[in-house]
Amino acid sequence: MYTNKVKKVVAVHDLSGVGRVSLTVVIPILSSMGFQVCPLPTAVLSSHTQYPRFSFLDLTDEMVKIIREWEELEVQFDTFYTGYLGSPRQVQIVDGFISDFRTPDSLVVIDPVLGDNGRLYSNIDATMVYEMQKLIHRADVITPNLTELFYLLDKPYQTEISDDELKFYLRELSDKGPEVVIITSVPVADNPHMTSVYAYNRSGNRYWKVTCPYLPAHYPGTGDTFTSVITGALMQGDSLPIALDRAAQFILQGIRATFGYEYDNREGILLEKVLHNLDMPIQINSYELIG
Ligand code: PXL
Repeated sequence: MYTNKVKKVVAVHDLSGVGRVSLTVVIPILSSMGFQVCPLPTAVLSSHTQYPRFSFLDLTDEMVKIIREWEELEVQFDTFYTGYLGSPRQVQIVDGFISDFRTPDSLVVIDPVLGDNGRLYSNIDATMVYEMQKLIHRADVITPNLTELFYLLDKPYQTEISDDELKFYLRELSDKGPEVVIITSVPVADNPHMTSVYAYNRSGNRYWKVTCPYLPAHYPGTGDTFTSVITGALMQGDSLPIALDRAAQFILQGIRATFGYEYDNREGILLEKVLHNLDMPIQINSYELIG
């Protein structure tokens, strides 16, 4: 049977010139972890959309052409990793692409990039949310933040949630298809300096929680960083809790490397200062199994 000598991951994300998000984060992380990244760009922007103004070139039509060429070449991908999508029609195109190209061994990671801090990003509307609700059925792994969780479930955003409620929501999302559901950016009750990640693995019916120190600054692109490390870790055969620890550790290193500087947070964490750490063994073991 044909196998890639170096595993290939197709990365369906935008290319934003300024502000470290999407492809400018995904490519260095997954390359450093030893995988070949094949970009399927969704849009080209001058900067990410949290800047007050930006140019935006929608690549929906070009994506159809790229996929057709890959079909002709009979390219095979080991992993499909999607993030920021540029139009609702793109979500349908990506849906068709995954179902046409996937094999029984493929890993499909869908990061339903929609918003943060209780609000949708400026270019995302209700149609996009609706399409994303459908796309997640295709995934093996999804990584919504707390805002995206509530949009995916059509529920109002709230930040005071018990472990039992979160477990219920994790199951509700997993019942739509994904075997693994990971929720990021969950506040810790009565502790503004900590943040948690919750995860559910349907195979084994286990719930995990990783709590890490939260430094009081907001950096765009940390969701892309987190899911890129999770994707690489799962591709290299790590278990889910080890993948969670690896990603949480890397984000924390990135934020710590950045936090001491006088700096425009919109540019994202100083990824270049910590990229080499991806080779390091896990330093912290902070995951908990929650009953
Ligand atoms: O990291 C999320 C993201 C990706 N791509 C673009 C964005 C954002 C978040 O703001 O604007 C273009």
